[in-house]
Amino acid sequence: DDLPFQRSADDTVSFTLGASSVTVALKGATVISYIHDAQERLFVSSKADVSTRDPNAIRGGVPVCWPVFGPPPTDNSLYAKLKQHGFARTSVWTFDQDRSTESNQEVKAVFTLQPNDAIRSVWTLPFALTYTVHLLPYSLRLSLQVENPADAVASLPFQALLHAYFRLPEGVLPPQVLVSPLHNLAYNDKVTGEQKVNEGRKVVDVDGPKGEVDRVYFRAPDELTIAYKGRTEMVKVKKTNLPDAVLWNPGPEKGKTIKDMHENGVDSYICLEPGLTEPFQYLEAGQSWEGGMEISFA
Ligand code: TA6
Repeated sequence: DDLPFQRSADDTVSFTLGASSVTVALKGATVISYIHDAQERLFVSSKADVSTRDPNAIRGGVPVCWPVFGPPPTDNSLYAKLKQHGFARTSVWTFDQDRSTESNQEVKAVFTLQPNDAIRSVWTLPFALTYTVHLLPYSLRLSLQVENPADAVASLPFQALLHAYFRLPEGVLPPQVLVSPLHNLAYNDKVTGEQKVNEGRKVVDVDGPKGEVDRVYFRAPDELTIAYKGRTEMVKVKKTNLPDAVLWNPGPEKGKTIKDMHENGVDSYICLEPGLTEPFQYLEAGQSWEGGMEISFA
């Protein structure tokens, strides 16, 4: 049929603009496919179950981490029942067809999440999330809006992160990945546990011991580039209101321990994840915040 937004039995919403197309899983409002210039730009493990029947986060695409990034803080009972990266990535979002729009120039698909019984059992504060997946001729814009409702009685604290798994071009492996500009930024190294290290390299590669890299770069420039040694292709990531950037690949050895990862799957992607990691953002009743990223290519 000619409906702009195709719903599948698998709980996904797909749409196209010219030769580009996007698929979003209602589980997590996770973007699980972005085809641009006849190439799939995102990585998803073949062991991932994108349906809403399966309760696990999708291994790949662009999971939305909210209201926490990584393990939740342990010093406040508010976070006591949260899992790593929060509940947004495992909750079933609503596709808001009425607010979604389509023209020859762009397609905008709007997804929303509000507290339901499952969420209320792990998170007591009211909130409203709106996620806009905006397909343009040469880019994909992802934007997360957080609102603390006007009648809320407490301020709403959160971290937010778009955990993008970028598929590497055919024939490229993670040790060839180059990310810039991260020069002179402070970062936490989650592999060694070192805090606030200064990044001395002009261009950062992921060629660390055992191929593992897991770093939170603070106050990163808003325009970041993923390039590859010996190649001309590039991914441009432009972030907005997400001050930090996480760079992650577990490497071959740790990759084997990820149970929803297919064999050698970790060789096929690099995660570059714009985020608001510290300090937490606080919204008072009636306030809202919006942050996101735009993905394009050169
Ligand atoms: O963003 C990087 C990171 O926090 C890593 O530390 C690693 O744990 C990764 O995310 C994946 O987390 P997950 O809960 O999806 O297995």
